[in-house]
Amino acid sequence: MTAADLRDAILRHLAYELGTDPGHATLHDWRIALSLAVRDRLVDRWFAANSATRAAQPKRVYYLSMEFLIGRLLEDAIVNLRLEDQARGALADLGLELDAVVQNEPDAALGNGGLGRLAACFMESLATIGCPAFGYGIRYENGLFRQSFQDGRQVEEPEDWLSQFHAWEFERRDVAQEIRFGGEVTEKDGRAVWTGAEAVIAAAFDTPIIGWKGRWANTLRLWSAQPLHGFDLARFNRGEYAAAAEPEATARTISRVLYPDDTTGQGKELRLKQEYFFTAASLRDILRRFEEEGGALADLPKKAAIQLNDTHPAIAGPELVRLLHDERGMALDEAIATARGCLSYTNHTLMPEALERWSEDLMTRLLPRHMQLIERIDEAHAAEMPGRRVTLREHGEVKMGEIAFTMAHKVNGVSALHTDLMKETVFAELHRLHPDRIVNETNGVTPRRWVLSANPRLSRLITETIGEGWVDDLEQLEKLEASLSDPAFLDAYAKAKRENKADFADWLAAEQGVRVDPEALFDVQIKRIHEYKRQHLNILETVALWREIKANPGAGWVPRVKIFAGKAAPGYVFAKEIIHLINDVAEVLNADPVTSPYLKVLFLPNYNVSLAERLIPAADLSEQISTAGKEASGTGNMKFALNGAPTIGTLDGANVEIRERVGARNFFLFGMTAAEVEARRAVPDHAKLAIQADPRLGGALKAISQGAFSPKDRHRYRGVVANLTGQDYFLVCSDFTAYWDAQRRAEAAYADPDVWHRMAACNTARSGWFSSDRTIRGYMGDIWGTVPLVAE
Ligand code: KOT
Repeated sequence: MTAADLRDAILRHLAYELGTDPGHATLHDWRIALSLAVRDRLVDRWFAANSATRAAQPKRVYYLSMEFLIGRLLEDAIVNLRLEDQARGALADLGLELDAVVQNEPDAALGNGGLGRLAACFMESLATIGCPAFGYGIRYENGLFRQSFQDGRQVEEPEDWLSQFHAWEFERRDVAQEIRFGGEVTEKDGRAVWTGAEAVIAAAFDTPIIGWKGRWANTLRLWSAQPLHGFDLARFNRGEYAAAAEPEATARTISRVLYPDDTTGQGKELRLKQEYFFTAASLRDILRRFEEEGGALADLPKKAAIQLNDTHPAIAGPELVRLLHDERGMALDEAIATARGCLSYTNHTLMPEALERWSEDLMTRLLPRHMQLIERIDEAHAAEMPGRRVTLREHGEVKMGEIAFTMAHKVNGVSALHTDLMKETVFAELHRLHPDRIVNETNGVTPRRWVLSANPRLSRLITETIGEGWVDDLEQLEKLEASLSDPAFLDAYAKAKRENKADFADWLAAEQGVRVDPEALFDVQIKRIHEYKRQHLNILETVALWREIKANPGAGWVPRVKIFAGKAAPGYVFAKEIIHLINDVAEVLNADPVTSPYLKVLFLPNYNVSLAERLIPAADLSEQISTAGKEASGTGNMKFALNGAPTIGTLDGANVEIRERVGARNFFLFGMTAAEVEARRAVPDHAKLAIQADPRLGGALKAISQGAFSPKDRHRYRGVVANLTGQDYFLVCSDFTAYWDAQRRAEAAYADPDVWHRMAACNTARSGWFSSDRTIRGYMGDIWGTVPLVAE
């Protein structure tokens, strides 16, 4: 396809789909016309992949996830179809710039953070590898809330990404499932019959996901909840207008909004309904496909690998048993074994508050048959495992982690450390009973989005140096090793970073009205706001540094910009106070004429995938400073390393593996290990001891508690300070001094450009293992037993 062909296609779509002409088209119209023109190319590949799959009838992968944080899709499609030059050319002909058009697309924010973004990277890697797969999730009308700040406080507004025409999905009116809740269980001919009382329709919307070079495409199928019957005409005719519309509104509630919760439990009935809704619809879809291909039920595990992304779809265990046993008459033990043969479960957190538990009362009310089956599964498990102490229920609650584990043939953690801790802590007893069940699959990120599209300058340099093979074989980045001592390469590497930083500084000035010096060290912490992620450790160090600079402005400080971004769950009061504190500190520091040439603080609003794509290529230093043992893996850490931002971090999650690969000299390590964290917590007054030992920490805390950053409300941070000086569960104080020292080491390295750029380039050259292609190959080999369908 030439640029002229694409231009003609754009004009055709503009006229015949959008009904407008070039003289009247808005940026939005051009974006839709381009999307439709690109989509045409993509659909051909998608059909080809689907018919190849239908012909070969291979084992398929089904990835069940409450969240798919896919972000923008147009650029992904253009890059993977290799239409970039044509798109630039076509738009230039039309007097438009590709970047502006691409950025007109709203972010599909159908996820909270790491878990949802991982699912999106996996979908792209599955397509690149050519592994036949479906992603199954919910088509939320409102994705994660839009964040803004008012007087430094987080304000949440709905994110109505679907209010604009969405060019990437196809509604499948022929594919729908009826999903029921409540009602009762009776018996007929020796079989349980569940008649649910309330019913909704799960309607399918398909988004094609295209792999690198368009070799393969899979489907992301998202379910939308719709009423069984439209509105109630009889009531309407009686003049009861609101009541007439009520059934429709109730049904739609299920796919109305993504829960803005990350690692904290959500006890709402609606949440359980969402989980059952999409899990049940997906399983029925999977069985329908299997039965259409004429397989014998016992062979289901040979044809379907069903991955549960955390426990959110864990009801899949009991539901699949119900579909096989109650609805298809398979013996219970065989149904359990068959379901287990298909299912596997990924755990993403050890935080106790995030391990889902549902009250038995709620479960019995909403899913009475599942509750009975959970009891039967529990009995069957007890019979298999005499002497076991685990149960699926406890204190009137159903434990979804235990159900997922019991019903899965493989259970995986997302980094080596996290997998070890799973074996030692939450699943210790189950691991003893099933020593081969837990495996590790360290997370990864897709290099197409996170290097090739996000960082074109670096990508060009890499391709010029080692050829193009790295894009789908990221370990080829090792070949850069030979250039790490070549001054010309390091200069070019430094230049790419400098230009990325300058672009970012321009964007900041234009969009946020803030000016920063592109020569300063860009020190970046972007992720959900959570105590365990310790943004407050970062801001405490910032305050301490500000005080030092103020006391001695002439000491040759390395200019630094501290950049924060991230959302707090709306109900997480402490996280919101951290946001407020960072904004308050920023206001004082940025206005300080003595210190601001050396130290600025920015909190960018509304962190999302697109902001990450802009920021990561411009970052110098990656903040990964969680309390050791708490961050399951992290994936942002990998994106920064690949883009040449060394990590300042603890031995937590995948940081451990990043450091092993990039080398200890190219990683600013600090802080306690997971084992030391446990020991330190047992030390009485550990926080007070740490504060006494380091006057910089004491001084920073005192400044905050005395209202230096909240002069009109001096006691604003009483709670935060009390937490830190008291229990300090996440050991911010105990790790402070080590963090301070690591920051000074980072500064010293940054001050010597030769040292720094080599360090940064080492991070790029040695992070190839963190491709999600490698992760997916691990799942295929260790868990799913599937092979690619296209020759690689
Ligand atoms: C949220 C609620 C319940 C259970 C788990 C979560 C969760 C975990 N959400 N995101 N995570 C993150 O998942 C990422 C992908 O595996 C990890 O890299 C990260 O460490 C988790 O915090």
